[in-house]
Amino acid sequence: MDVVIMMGSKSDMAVMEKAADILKGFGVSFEVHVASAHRSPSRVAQIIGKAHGAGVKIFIAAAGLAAHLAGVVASHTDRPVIGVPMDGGPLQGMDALLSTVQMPGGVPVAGMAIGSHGAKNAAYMAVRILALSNPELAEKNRRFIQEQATAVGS
Ligand code: RP5
Repeated sequence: MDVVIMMGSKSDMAVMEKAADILKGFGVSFEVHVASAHRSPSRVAQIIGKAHGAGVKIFIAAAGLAAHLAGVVASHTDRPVIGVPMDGGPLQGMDALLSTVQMPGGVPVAGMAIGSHGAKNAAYMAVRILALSNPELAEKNRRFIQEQATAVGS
């Protein structure tokens, strides 16, 4: 299993399904889990431990409000963590953006855009990382980039 997608609430699912759909399209194996850094912290740690046992290469972690999930995941793993700030709440995701990206040195989180574009790019970033050691995936990704350029009119 290559990727774990974790999110802080079921309410994040509609947005994070976009990441799952993209990984599916590229044939990347993944699991999806709902677990909260604040409300179910031991479940978060348990999922990470099991994922390590299953050979996970990348974590995608999405949360809203004071979004500590990606940072907490990064504190429990040596694998790349991609954080997606969710855009619910009175600050429309600015709180989640800053909570996700403002990590102290030594505990990196690769922060994506707020909301659905961030969810999509989390998957595309995971594909790019995995493609470094997977020529077949790299070729699929090059084809995707070419198709995207054609669609935009180049
Ligand atoms: C965060 O709080 C979740 O990631 C979600 O984006 C937000 C609201 O959660 P719910 O109240 O919908 O469960 O922890």
